[in-house]
Amino acid sequence: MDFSVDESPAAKALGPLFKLTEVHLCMCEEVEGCCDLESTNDARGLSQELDINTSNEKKETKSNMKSSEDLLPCSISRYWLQRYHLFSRFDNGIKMDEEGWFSVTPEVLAKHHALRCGHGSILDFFTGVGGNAIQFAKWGRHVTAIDIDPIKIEYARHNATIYGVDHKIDFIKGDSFSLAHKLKVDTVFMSPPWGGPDYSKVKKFDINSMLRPRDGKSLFKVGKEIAPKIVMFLPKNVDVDQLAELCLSTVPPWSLEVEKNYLNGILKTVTAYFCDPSIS
Ligand code: MGP
Ligand code: SAH
Repeated sequence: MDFSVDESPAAKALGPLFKLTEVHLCMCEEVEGCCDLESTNDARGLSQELDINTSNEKKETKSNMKSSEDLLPCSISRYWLQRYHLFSRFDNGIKMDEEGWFSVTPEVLAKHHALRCGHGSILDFFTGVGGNAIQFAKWGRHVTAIDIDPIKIEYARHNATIYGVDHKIDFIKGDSFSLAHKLKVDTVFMSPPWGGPDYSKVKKFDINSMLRPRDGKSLFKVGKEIAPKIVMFLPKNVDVDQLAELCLSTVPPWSLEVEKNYLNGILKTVTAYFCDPSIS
């Protein structure tokens, strides 16, 4: 994502309410309590070392775990190689389904989200297999976790027990949009389906036509009813102008921080932090 504020009339119009930041994190084998470096130089240096570690890990994986890997569809096997980056406790019995594999937030980034989201109650609007919900709970948040898919909620609850945080999460199987009017929290976290792994085939990801099950405007509208802070986890090729447009659609406009998420020196995703100016 090569972005300059000059390319976005909406970001320009937001002026000081708009911020573009980046975070550099390091995916290493032991994420828990390990090296989620937030310093660019350190992260880059270590990522070179990690490339070596990662390839060693892949060789070991191929020889030791061949039979498990063979059971996975081809499209998923690349995620299997990253399994300990997705869940450091993977071998304790983590459960995943196909969508879970390609959608789960890597643990080090989910921890970063938890630390960035501050204090208070949080709603995980699209829980999946629990990558984010687990870290929110682990880092002290009261979490409500909703998913429309019963398998996802079952797996998320199971995975949360592996991290010893299931008792800190209220799991709800249901349609978040239908339940939204009943909920009020400090922060709503939205990690929606991006239409599958092909999201990166287009130059700019259009939040108004490519997000599922509803567009970016609808997510922002429903999020505002629930919380004064909305955090959206989005593709690296997201159209920043469209995000800034969401803020301009409110009176007074909300603030926006667009955070580029680098893992081992590579831009992977974008996290957008929207905030009602009356609380910031
Ligand atoms: P990716 O680009 O599909 O994987 O997803 P990878 O291996 O980084 O691809 P490469 O092109 O860099 O080799 C990167 C990350 O985005 C995943 O680890 C997920 O955290 C997140 N992600 C991917 N998809 C397709 C989705 C999605 O549909 N929804 C959500 N919420 N997150 C996703
Ligand atoms: N952040 C999650 C991944 C979320 S993937 C993690 O780290 O594990 C997106 C999820 O949104 C999928 O599990 C899908 O079932 C769920 N979803 C889609 N439409 C929904 C809806 N209307 N209400 C609730 N969940 C929904």
